[in-house]
Amino acid sequence: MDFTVLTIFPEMFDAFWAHGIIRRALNQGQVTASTVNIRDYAEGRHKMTDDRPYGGGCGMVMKPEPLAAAIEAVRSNSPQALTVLLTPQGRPFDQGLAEELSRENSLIFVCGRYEGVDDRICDNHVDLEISIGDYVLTGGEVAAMAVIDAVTRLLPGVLGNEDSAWQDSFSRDLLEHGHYTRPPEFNGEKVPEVLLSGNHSAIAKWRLEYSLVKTLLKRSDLLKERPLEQSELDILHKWQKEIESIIRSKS
Ligand code: 6GU
Repeated sequence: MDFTVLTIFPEMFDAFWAHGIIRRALNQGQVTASTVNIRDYAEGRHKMTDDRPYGGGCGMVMKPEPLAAAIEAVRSNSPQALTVLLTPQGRPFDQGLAEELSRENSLIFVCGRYEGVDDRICDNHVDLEISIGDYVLTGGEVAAMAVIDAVTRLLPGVLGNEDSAWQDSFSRDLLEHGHYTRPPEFNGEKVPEVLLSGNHSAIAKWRLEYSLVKTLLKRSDLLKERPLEQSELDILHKWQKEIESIIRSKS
């Protein structure tokens, strides 16, 4: 996978490329990455990348010429690349979209700043617009990092344990079960006994139950969207009976 990021703050990515799984994926050659300073494609003595909006109003708009020149320069080197604009108006980013993007060979991320990007860039130079949630950031850089992070960990061979990518939250549309490590008792709280038992089928059952109940309590919207297997329905029935018996005993 090749990532290219177009931004007026390329230094923001120096630390991002240099740490954790991204750094390892770069070192192992599963990922290549570069940043392009949009300002390098701006004209004139002041190298302006923004200007006042036509029609008035507050804030500044990113000028189309430097952005178009930067995108065209990058695209001429990788014509099959998918060009992604980070914008709060984009398609909501989720695990499914991360999986789609992980199947591309080459992604170009265009980070907007100021109030936004001249609409003619969105219309003519971008394949896909992505938003990372319903809130407003001051720029697309943090959003691009979120997308790159989520995509990188899905690439073949990037995560050490092959299982860990599909087991986690959302890849099964459930929140993940709880995790524990040593010590067996911390501040008076014990690790659930079943996890120390070595009984793998009991552990798998406990984890599924934990996932289902946590999802029910924290993100019931996910359960409503999702089909349930018989083993999952059985667990929810068990909890339903438990809750009903408590209510009956009190009324
Ligand atoms: Cl991708 N960009 C900006 N500026 N704000 C956002 C966003 C992106 N996603 C959510 N809010």
